[in-house]
Amino acid sequence: MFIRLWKNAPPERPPALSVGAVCLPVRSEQACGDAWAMKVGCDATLFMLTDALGHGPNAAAASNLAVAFFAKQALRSPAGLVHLIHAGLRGTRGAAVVVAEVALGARVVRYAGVGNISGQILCAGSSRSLVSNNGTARVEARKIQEFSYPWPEGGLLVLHSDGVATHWSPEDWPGLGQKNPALIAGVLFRDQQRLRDDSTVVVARETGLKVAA
Ligand SMILES: [Mn+2]
Repeated sequence: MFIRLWKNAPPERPPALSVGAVCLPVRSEQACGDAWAMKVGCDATLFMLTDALGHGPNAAAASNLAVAFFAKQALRSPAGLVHLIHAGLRGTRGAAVVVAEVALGARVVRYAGVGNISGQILCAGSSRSLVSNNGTARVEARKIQEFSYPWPEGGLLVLHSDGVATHWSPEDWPGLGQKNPALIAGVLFRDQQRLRDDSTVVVARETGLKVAA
């Protein structure tokens, strides 16, 4: 079941991307070592997902610092942001991190990351894995590369931490791909979570709104 509540009157125009997410700590912890954030620009939306080493308060501190760097930077390049987070996490235990930019006008997803976070673009039963470099932000990131992928009509961007198993396919849940992204994130978390780690799933889909040129 999916219920949407508005604190104030709903916006007249829906945002260009519909986004849903689940971000929860492992059961024994209050603090979550995973975190995610997004920034909406006029022609592109940026997403960041981070999974700090281990879990608990020290992991949460690293991930929250990564979110703070992401939030305050005007820079938009995913690789540039991952570089900044890698340098900025000094004094923390380090984290896996990815940044994705969905540019609706250019119909492209730019993507950069280090460490074990899964990124996929799903469309019409097919899926494309997005490439992250090996390493851990703050600890070791020998290479931070940015890759570009076409953003297909009707595409779904799915990012998740390794608290969610990678062995799933959209066909495992017939019809789910058409549902609200919050429902998709919730079902992935419910059915694929590994019980020994914090878990985050972020799902985004274009709402079909035309982007001004
Ligand atoms: Mn993890």
